[in-house]
Amino acid sequence: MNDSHFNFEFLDKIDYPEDLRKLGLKDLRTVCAEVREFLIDTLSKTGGHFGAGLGTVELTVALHYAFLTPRDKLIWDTGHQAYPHKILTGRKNRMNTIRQLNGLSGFLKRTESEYDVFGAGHASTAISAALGIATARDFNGEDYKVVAIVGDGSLTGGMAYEAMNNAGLLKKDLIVVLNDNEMVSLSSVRPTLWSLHSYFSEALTHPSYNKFKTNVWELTGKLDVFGDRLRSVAQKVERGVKAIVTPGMLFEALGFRYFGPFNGHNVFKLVEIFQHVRDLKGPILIHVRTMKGKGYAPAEKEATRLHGVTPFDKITGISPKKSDELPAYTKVFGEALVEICRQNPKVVGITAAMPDGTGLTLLHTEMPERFFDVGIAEQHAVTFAAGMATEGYVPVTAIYSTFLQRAFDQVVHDCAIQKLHVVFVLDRGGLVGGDGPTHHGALDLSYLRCVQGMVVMAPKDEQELRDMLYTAVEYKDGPIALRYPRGNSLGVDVRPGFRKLEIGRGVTLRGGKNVAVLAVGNVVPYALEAAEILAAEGIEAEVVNMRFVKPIDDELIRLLALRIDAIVTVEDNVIQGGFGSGILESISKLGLSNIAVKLHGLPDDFVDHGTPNELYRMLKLDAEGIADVVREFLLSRRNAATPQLTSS
Ligand SMILES: Cc1ncc(C[n+]2csc(CCOP(=O)(O)OP(=O)(O)O)c2C)c(N)n1
Repeated sequence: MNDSHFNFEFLDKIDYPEDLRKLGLKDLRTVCAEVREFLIDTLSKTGGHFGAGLGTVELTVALHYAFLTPRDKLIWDTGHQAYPHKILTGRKNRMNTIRQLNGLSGFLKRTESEYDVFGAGHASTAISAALGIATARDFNGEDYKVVAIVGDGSLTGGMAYEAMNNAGLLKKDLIVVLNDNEMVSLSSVRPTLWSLHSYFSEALTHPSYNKFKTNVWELTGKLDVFGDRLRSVAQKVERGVKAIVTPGMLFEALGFRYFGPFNGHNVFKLVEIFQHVRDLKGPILIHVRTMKGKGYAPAEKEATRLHGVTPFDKITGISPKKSDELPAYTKVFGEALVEICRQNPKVVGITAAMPDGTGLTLLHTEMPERFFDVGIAEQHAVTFAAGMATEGYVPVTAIYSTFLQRAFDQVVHDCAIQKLHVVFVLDRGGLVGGDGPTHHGALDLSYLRCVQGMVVMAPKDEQELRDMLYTAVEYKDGPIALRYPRGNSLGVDVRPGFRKLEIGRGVTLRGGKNVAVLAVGNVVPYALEAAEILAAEGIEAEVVNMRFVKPIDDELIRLLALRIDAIVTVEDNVIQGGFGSGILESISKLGLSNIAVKLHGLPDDFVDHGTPNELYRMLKLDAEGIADVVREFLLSRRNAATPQLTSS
């Protein structure tokens, strides 16, 4: 149960949208205030995605009021703005569990609620999904409404335009709500704007446009039940004033009817608009203007900082900082990149709407001309980088592990085939915690390792991160990647300057004779701790930091196999095609037949959300877990070598 101390006049009686729809229109403003207050109170205790949800309160209330959800289907893009939707769709009393182990997901999840029509977490998918749903609806002869809600940031992703183009051709009945809060990227310096922002602003100030808009709106008001007639009348009006610029021209060119922009915090107006358009035919785009963080002063002022929060003080909006906190890997990377950029004028930094999250904000501040935020457009980011590489620049392309999945073909087709020197820096490799399965970096070692000629590294600490970044920038022979986890660095002594690592060389960290534990990246320190645990039990485990997932250090494996006949590989990537698979390939290449190998890594399943510590413990990827896996492996070998007599 929620421990909220509020007594809400309306919200206490609303469990599902049908309860909301029993209220009078006049009550909706109070409902919005209550949802907002509930959200602020809950998130101040739990943390989670914050600012975007504050901005969609009125929109959410109006949508669930004007449409017959769940029969009518709402498809939220990305899903980080859907907390108000969760509050109104049966999950109010579990909001205090959001993003916690076994608690509510921070995004939309089909298995969580019938109101979560389409799962999300990554941006720009909603219009495609909505069009698919509308098409299936028509095949089935059904008549529910389909509404996609998309942020202006998510509209910087190419897929949104691919979907709109297709929707215009298919002419399906589909409503897209553009939630425009003038914030595309997550940057505390100066968030990138949607390029179309100025296009809209300029068009809107045009006096003829305002007149035109009023005319059309009055017409729609009179003719809302006669969709087709309305359309033809509106088109006549449009032809009459076709010489002027209208903000919706872009969407209209794609086959959408455009309405807006409207104040996205006027719940009455929103309900009126949705009721007007719900029965219109064909693809419709409703443009609403909202403010990220609306109604909570600290979040209005610092929209990026309060995009996602840890528990905070409600008065100040400030989260307590642990005084002993070590710098995040993100920060270590950001600082190292600026140092490298100072030494090498050819190096540039590229991010896809995540300057803060990737640490590139520092480069933005220090050398803005060497910094590129391309919007939520990972595919474009990679090919843009490839283009720069053809001209001798060294693009350091910093993209979260999970988001680079989007650009796999660009990595292969635009970078690898042409052997272009693009540096990929993947933050959030491994399990990220509260964001859950859509955001875990569980696949990167597999999807990068299989690309011909790609070099893949994973640092075990901040010193190695710096050296690997430098190595990657100095390497000239093609694409090269490094991946590291979300979270804080280890606090090792970092020497000044950088050292170039030998490509494909691992390092033995601890000698042993019973078993070799080969690890990369984040889990190397756990493997070392596991060796300590095992040593206390009389098991001597050698621990090797392989550093490179590709190329694998074959010589190290060959020499190891002369002394040790049991290997355990450890990685926080799925086992399929990952680091351990690379070790098996090396063993196969070397023709080693007398060595037993146990692969340990992430399962062939999607790992839910929880804190990283909880998840690593659950999956036996912490020190104790690794020690257990090694012990069991050695035991099973011993048992296999000594056949037991069985009674029949
Ligand atoms: C493919 C992808 N890249 C990056 C992100 C990270 N991300 C989450 S929300 C967000 C900003 C989204 O902007 P917008 O759609 O306008 O929503 P707002 O938060 O402004 O309401 C970004 C970049 C993501 N979720 N998906």
